[in-house]
Amino acid sequence: MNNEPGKPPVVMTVAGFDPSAGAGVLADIKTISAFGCYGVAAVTSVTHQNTQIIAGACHQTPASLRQQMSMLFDDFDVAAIKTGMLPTEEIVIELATLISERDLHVIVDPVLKSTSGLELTDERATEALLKYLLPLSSLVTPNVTEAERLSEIVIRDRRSMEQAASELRSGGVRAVLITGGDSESDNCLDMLLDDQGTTVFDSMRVRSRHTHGTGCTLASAIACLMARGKTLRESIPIAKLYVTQAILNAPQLGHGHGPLNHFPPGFNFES
Ligand code: PXL
Repeated sequence: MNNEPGKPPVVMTVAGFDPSAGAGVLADIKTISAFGCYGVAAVTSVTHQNTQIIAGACHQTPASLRQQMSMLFDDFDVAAIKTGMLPTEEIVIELATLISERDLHVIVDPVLKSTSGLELTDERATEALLKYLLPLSSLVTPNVTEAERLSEIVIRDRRSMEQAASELRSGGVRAVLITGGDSESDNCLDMLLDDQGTTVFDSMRVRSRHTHGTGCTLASAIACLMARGKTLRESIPIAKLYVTQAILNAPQLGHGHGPLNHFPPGFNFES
């Protein structure tokens, strides 16, 4: 990791393209800019969607991913990578090969399904993620549904949440953050498990239809804060506050699950 003094840290997103800019690389780039970093992107799949439906996707080949990422690695000192939609086993394996032995923070947002229910990742890709990518990663940020699928543990309470986190961590990832934002309770409870044990982060739940891309946004914000030298424990509450502000200030666009406001007025990641 090689942050050059006086220059913004470079953060790379490796994710899908959502043309409505609610999720995927466009949401990530907005987040990365909001955190004073320079965002670069490699696209894994071009999805066909608006705020209402996701109609399909055209996945990239591993060769395309390799070429996109190699050009960026040849020219930039990348401090952190955030991954999102990794649709096929071949893409996951290519990505793991490209980042192995590189000294950077790797934050994995394991996107499995869209809000509207379409599978964005196939079963073999999910297995490859567990086997090849997580052992190289600093953090994985599943929501409860994703954590259940990845760990094969049903999450009913704090204890089972901790068991699922522990199961995921036993696969080699350094830290697991299970996000509770999609559940029904009044609070939004996230659980972190790392080498220092379990920590629970609580925040107010914002009831809103405009929550598309909250997972992408949270993971990108954490990647930026870590690229700026913050610890994981310092980064999570700041990233959570940012997501809350981004939902509260959503521009109310589209007729479905609308985008966030990635530049919420008054938000300062340094204070
Ligand atoms: O929010 C998950 C997500 C991530 N990335 C892409 C998506 C979606 C959901 O639709 O399309 C590209």
